[in-house]
Amino acid sequence: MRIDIISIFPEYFAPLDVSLIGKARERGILDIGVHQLRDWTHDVHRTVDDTPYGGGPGMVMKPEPWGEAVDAVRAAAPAPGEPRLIVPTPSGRPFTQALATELAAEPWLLFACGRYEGIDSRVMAEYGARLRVDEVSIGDYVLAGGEVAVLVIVEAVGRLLPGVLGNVCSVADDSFAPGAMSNLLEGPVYTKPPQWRGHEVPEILLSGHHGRIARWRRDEALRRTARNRPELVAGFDPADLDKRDRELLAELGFEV
Ligand code: 6GU
Repeated sequence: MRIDIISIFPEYFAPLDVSLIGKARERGILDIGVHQLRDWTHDVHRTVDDTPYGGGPGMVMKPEPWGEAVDAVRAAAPAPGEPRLIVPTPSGRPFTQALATELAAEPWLLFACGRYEGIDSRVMAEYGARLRVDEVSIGDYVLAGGEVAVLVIVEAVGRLLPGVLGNVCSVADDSFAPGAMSNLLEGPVYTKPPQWRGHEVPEILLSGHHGRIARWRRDEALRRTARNRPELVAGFDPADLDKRDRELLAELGFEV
């Protein structure tokens, strides 16, 4: 997969040299290019923003540098075709595991990181007519710019690419992984030693009874989902719940 990122803070993306994503780049699974938006300005101050039409606080990113930057990146296409353009913004559609899976199937993503009050909306209109454009939010809070959101999205997408994770099964077990009960959060996990500062590993996990362990894990996953994300319980498909699931959820005060 090819990923291009345009930002006025290319330094923000140093973490993409590290760990899982850094390894994927070394191995040639991921090809990431980071570009300085100001390289496509033409004034001495390398201006990228201006005051908003209609008044109001803050500044808006000017369309001209964005148009030149996006066109230049598109012109340097790694292969025939166009990138999918992702614009991080708190007013975008929610970034979910389902969207991460969808993006992981794309050959080429281009991220346009806004700062200030955002990018002049004509940039999205212009490219919306030529490319697939998605405005995407990573959650209901406001960041100072899209850079951190892009780090989040690239990590979530990158770990889904074939060959990036050591254990192919670990993706299937994730909370929010596609499939039945995708809204079930993962329960607690333990490793050695069996006792630590007076805390014991739940005995069942040492029992070797695979069936009972699987049931216990499912109970814990249901409990954790009920406690931390009660709204997800409402989204469970009744067809995915067995008798024991229903009993437990009833004990926890949920009607299913
Ligand atoms: Cl994608 N950008 C910014 N600036 N703030 C956000 C966000 C994105 N998602 C949540 N908050």
